Amino acid sequence: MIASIDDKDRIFTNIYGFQDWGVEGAMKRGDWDNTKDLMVRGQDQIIEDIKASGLRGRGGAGFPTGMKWSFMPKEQKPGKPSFLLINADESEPGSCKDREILRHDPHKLLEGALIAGFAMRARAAYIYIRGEFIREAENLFAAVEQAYAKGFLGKNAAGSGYDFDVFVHRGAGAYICGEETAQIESLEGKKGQPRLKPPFPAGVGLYGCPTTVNNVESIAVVPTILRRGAAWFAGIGREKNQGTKLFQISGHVNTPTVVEEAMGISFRELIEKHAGGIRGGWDNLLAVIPGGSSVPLVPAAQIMDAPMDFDGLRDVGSGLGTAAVIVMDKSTDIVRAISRISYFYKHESCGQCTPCREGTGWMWRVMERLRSGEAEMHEIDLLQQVTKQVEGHSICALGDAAAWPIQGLIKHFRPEIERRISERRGEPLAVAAE
Ligand code: L3W
Ligand code: SF4
Repeated sequence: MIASIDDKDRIFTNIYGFQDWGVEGAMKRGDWDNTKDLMVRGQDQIIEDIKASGLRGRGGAGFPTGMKWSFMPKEQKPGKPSFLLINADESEPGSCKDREILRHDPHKLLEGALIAGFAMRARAAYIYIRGEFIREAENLFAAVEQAYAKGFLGKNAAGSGYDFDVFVHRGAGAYICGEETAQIESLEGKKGQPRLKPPFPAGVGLYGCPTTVNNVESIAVVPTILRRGAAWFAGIGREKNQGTKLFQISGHVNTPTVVEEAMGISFRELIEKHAGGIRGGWDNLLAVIPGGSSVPLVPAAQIMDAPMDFDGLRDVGSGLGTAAVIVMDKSTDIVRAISRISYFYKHESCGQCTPCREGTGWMWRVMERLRSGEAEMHEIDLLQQVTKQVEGHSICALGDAAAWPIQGLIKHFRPEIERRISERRGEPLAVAAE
C-alpha cells in the first residue's frame, strides 16, 4: 500500500492552472483519449471496475461509488429516463477542491460524466454549480461547448454510439442545496428543501426518475481509474480507504494549499510536506477540523499521527468529510470559532423540521453566551443536551452537522469554556484549564 504519492500518481495534473484548461490542453494531458475504448468494456464491467477500485464518494459521506451506481435500473420504464446529477454546489466551510477541478480541469469532469452516465444508463448529466462560482461556471460552460464541438458529447458521444447530453445549472447561494435531495428539488424549480429518504434518488430522483447524485471529484477521477486500472487506484491508501484525495489545507499553516495525496497520509506528513508546517511550529498547534465544518474538531495531540482517511479520522472521533483541513493554532479563540460555525448552520437551516430550525438558533444563542462568558455554568450541560436533541432527529444531515462541532468543543475544551464563565464573574476557576 502506498501512503504518500508523487506526481506520477496524481490524477489532477492541472489543479493549479499552470496549463491550458481548455479542450486542447486537456487532450494533451490525456483526457478524451479514445474514451470509447473505456466504454466498450460495457456498462456492468465499468461498474465492477469502479467497485474494485475502492472509490468512495468524495462529497463527505464516503458511500461506495460503484455500489451507488449499481442501484440504478438496468431496464428503463417508458417516460422514466435515468439521470446523473453532479453536485458542484461546494459550500462546506473549508472546502475548496471542486472549484479547482471546475476551473482548471473541467474536461476530466465532463469525460467522467460521459463514462459514469453511460455506466448507469443515464440519458443526460446535470451539473449543479454553486451560484457564487462565477469564473468556475464560465470555464465549465465553455468546456461543455468545446466538448460538444469536438463530438465528445451529444449524439454518438466520443464515437461510442451512445447519446449523452450535459446541462449546467447555476445555484443561488443556499448551502442546503448541496444536500442531494434539496438539490433535486431546486433543479426542479422548487424551494431547495431536503426530501425524506427513502426513497433514495436511485429509485425516485429528478422529476421522479432514477437519479444518481455524485460529487465533482468522485466523477472526475473515473476516467483515470479506468485508464490506469482499478488495481492501481486500490493500491494507494489502505483497505476501505483507497485512492488519492484532494486535501484542502487552510488556517494557521505556513502555506495553505489544495493538494492531491494518498488517502491515509498522516496529518503531520501532509502538513510538513505540502503546507510548510504549522505557523509558529508544531508546539503552537491547538486543534484541527479535518473534514470541513461539519465534523468535530480534534485536539493537537490526537491528530498528529492520525491517518487522514475515513477510518483514521473516525478513530479520533471525527471524520474525513470533504478533506477540508482547517488548522488552528494557539492564537485561536476556539469558543468563538465554533460559535461562528454554529451561526452558519442556524443561517443555512432550511427550517422544515423543528429540531433543526429551533435547535440551531438555540445552540447558537447559548454558544454566544459561552463565548462572551455571560452564561451560567449549567448552560454547558444544557447545550450538550440540546445538541443531543437535534442530532439524529432531523430530515437531513445538517442537524447533525450543527450539533457535532459543539459536542467536539465541549468534549475537548470544556475547561476553556468554564474558565471564561468563572473569569467574567471574578470567581476562582471551577476546573483548571487544559
Ligand atoms: C441507495 C441506500 N442509496 C445511502 C446514498 C445516498 C447518498 C449517499 C450518502 O450527506 C455528508 C453529510 C455532510 N440505497 C443508500 C443510498 N445512499 N444509503 O449514499 O448518503 P448519506 O445519507 O450517508 O450522506 P449525505 O446525505 O449525502 C453528505 C457531509 O457529507 N459533509 C459535507 C458536505 C459538503 C459538501 C461540499 O461542500 N462539497 O459535500 C461534510 O462532512 O455533513 O454527512 O447519495 O443517497 N440504502
Ligand atoms: Fe432543513 Fe435542517 Fe431539517 Fe435539513 S435538518 S431538512 S436543513 S430543517
